[in-house]
Amino acid sequence: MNETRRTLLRALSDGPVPGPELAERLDVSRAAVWKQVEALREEGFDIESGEAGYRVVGVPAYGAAAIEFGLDAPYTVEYHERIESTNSRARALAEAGETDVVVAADEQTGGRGRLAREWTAPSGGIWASVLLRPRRPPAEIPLYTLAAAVAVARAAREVGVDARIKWPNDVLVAGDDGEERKLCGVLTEMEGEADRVSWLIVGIGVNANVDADALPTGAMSLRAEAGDVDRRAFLQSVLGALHELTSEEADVRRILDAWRERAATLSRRVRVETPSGTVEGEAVDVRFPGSLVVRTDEGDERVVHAGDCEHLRPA
Ligand code: BT5
Repeated sequence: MNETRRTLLRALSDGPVPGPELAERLDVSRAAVWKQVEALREEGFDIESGEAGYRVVGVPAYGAAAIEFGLDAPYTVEYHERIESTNSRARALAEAGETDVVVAADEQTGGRGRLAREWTAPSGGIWASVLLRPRRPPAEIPLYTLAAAVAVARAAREVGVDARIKWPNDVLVAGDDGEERKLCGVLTEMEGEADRVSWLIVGIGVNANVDADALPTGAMSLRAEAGDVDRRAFLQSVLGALHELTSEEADVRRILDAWRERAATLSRRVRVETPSGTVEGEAVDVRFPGSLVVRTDEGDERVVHAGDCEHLRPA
């Protein structure tokens, strides 16, 4: 999407704007404004031109311009109907020097989970990767994973789904049978040096408008839980919250508080497979920058920085 289009979308999101004013704000001719408006109409925007100027009265269901229109975060959006992996595409953009871009897709043919696991991503889901260049040390990057999970849990709550977070990166929904199923996973990738992040990609996969039987066992979708959602509104909510929680002005301790509020893991008996062995006990807290504190049966407190966490039945 070109810069003029982007500025036009921003201008129109605040209400009607007269053509001459748009031309001035965009620094182009009135004919050029009209051309851009026509292009948006072709993409499915319903734009009226009345006395007060151009006014958006209808937005397409999903797509780059639709997601950017009214987005409460300074990100630009690249959209694909079908792509191998939005994280892989974001990585290519990172290597080309880009930043503050969201790559979103309707379907992924080679979605990735952590540790080279597969992520099933049929058409209808919300598959998105946010490329950022935060001015924070690499050690603080786990905060972004937590923030993404918080953002999804909040957005799910907004559509009436009581979603909770399993440390560190899964958003779960508990069924009537008490079984917890996975609604969303987050894959965070980065490149950097000891004290500086070069780029960061937060990949977010939400099983939105997909049938549960198109997903692996143990997975759940918003469709199965609450019916189809407006993916544009859902993703905008997630991106807005992610930005609010992680922007340079944000107090990152709020991420931990927000995470605690929506955690399924705290006060639970857990088994965590870490790179240096298994830790079992009660999860008692999450600690900066995103580590899990586990009290073992011997009464020791172990701080776990990374691993796969399993919620166990009470002993
Ligand atoms: C994750 O890995 O949970 C991270 C998933 C991140 C996916 C997003 S989609 C947008 C972006 N682009 C990508 O290519 N990836 C990101 P992990 O914790 O390793 O969990 C992976 C495991 O979850 C798999 O081994 C399956 O057991 C299970 N799984 C696979 N697809 C699933 C789905 N759609 N819903 C729930 N569980 C799934």
